[in-house]
Amino acid sequence: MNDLERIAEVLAGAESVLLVSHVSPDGDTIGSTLGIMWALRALSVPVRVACDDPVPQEAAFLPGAELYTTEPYAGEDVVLGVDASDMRRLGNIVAGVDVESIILAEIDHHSTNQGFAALNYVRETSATAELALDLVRVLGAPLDGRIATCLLTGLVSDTRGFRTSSTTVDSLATAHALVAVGGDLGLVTDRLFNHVSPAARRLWSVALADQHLDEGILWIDLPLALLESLGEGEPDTRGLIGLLISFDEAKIAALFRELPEGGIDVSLRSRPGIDVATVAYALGGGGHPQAAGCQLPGALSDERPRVLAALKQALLAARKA
Ligand SMILES: [Mn+2]
Repeated sequence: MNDLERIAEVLAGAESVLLVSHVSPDGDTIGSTLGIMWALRALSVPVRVACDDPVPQEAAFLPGAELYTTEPYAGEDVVLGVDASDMRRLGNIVAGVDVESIILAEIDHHSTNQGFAALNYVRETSATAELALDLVRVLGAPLDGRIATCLLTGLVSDTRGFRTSSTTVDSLATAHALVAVGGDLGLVTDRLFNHVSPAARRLWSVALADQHLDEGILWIDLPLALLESLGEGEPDTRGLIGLLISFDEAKIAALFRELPEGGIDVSLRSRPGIDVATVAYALGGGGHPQAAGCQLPGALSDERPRVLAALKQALLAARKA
């Protein structure tokens, strides 16, 4: 399934290239895309970057982040999807792409990727940024500090600062190569992890005042009334679940958020060896063993006990294992 050299060849020879980051973008899709963009620019290949959703705050410092538009496919002869496991993740940007007449290529590291493009560089790595570095090298573009900082952002973002179990010796070798050419690890780490938004800070201040610890399950309700009391703008609930599972007493962390359209959103995190993906999956959601979630149609007060009961079963299963 690996078409790395052919992808490099068609990109280098293209009249125009469109690079597409996935919807609800993260540091990996943005950093990898921008790293490839700078490499192609150095080779004088006309290239454009696009994404259905805005660049998230933590990646907005990257050189070139301001070049993103939501303008859909506009006749470019090569389209490269970055960090997307299927075509849907590329959003409306690629709605007008005729796969018969242009070259659709992709680079991605998700294990569920079936190779949806004509050319696929798909390999299970800690971040797509690892694969993006392979591509930049095969392209023969000079690897400079600017490209390195973009790719490092992808790598540090997906490994949460080299803390996930997906972090391998290859992740560290990639980091070594990127820092060696001027990638700014201190800057990247600071931007990714030390900038909680004002909206999140307001939420944490209120939400943490009403925590519940039940047999190793640390949970918090986020009712609509609480979210609406926070004032201007969208509430920023990202990060809160990560904070909860970092608390010493938590074996499992759960966040129950009421949705404006009815029903609730459930976010789950767990310690190594405790599988919350099975719980989420049984409730119609999904995820990874230590990070999963689902949405449930009922009222918060009805759904929460059901989820907590299932989580207690997961804790019991982990104790027996
Ligand atoms: Mn990724």
